[in-house]
Amino acid sequence: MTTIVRIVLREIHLTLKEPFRISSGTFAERRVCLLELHDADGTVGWSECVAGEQPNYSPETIDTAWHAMREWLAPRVLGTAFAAPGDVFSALDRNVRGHHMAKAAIEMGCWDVAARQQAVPLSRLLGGTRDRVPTGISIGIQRDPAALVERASAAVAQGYQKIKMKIEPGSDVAFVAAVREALGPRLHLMADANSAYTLADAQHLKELDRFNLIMIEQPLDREDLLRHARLQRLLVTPICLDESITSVDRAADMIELGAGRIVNIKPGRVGGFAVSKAIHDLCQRNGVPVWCGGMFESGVGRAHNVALASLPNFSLPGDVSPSARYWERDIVTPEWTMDEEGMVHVPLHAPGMGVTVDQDRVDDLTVRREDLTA
Ligand code: OSB
Ligand code: MG
Repeated sequence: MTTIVRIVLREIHLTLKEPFRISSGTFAERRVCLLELHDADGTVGWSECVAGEQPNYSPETIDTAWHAMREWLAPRVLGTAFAAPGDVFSALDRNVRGHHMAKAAIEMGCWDVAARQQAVPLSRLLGGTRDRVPTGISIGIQRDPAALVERASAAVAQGYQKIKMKIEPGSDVAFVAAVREALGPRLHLMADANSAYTLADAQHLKELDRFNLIMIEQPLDREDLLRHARLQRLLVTPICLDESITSVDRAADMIELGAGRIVNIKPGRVGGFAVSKAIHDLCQRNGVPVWCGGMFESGVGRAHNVALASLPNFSLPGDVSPSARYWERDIVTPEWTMDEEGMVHVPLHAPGMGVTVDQDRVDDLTVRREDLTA
């Protein structure tokens, strides 16, 4: 039983080691939203809201999410007893459209609280079975193919099991060709367009087929399921959907339409762990592999992603790079690391998310704070 009686919202500022460019914009100074959730029994859990600074990935931003949590979502949870964290999403979702990242932040925090109350690792409360999760790296759009090859080679040397390159028109075929050429035919390589193309680019995208990519992620608009289905019929390369998959029904639509063959699950994008688990299970029943995406999370959001990625159908490497890939210093101890085989270890020896928030550091980095109570 969880009864959250206080939620502390914090905005902290963390600077990425280097700016990261995707087709729709650049990420550099992260405004990270953290939630500290207090149960009536004294248990404290944590979560992170992954909404960005700008609405270039999804319609949400940190400011819209903050507003949604304070005005509409936190009041649904504060002072209410939930038998299980799996019940929280429907309470948040009833008659509130959208705002998935805001819903997810509260819902996922309730899962961390419940795991601590039951003294089990978050991974195991979610149904996770893995001890280590295979890790890939996502590399931003570079100035030229040589710069991309340099970064991709360095990542392979560090042990990453999958290299994802961001692409856009003008930075695609030649960039992918250079990496494939330099790093050989066996490397797990993929490209992520973040909706930079339209169906009119189909013949151009077909040129990517010759590089044997394990997938191309979100080539078309988030609303374009039908056009993704048309594109998938023209391509040999499997399409993976990210932005388009916002619910279990959207994943079912993808499968029925043939709009993609792989799903990137980001719990923030779909409204939290309960929906992520349902998408995972649906995909598993249909033979569709899933993997865990990333949103430049701090060590808190990363803990939640690692726990989710430990479920059995997360059969492809996730975008769950270690802390040092992003930050000079993370806000959790221990920081997230990756072994030489490109695996991140699932914390299994502590209840909840398995890392400790560095409270002093978080206080130092906090620029805005609001305490919400029942
Ligand atoms: O499309 O997967 C994406 C980061 C921000 C917004 C969208 C995406 C990404 C990434 C980064 O690819 C993955 C990571 O956190 O390492
Ligand atoms: Mg993506």
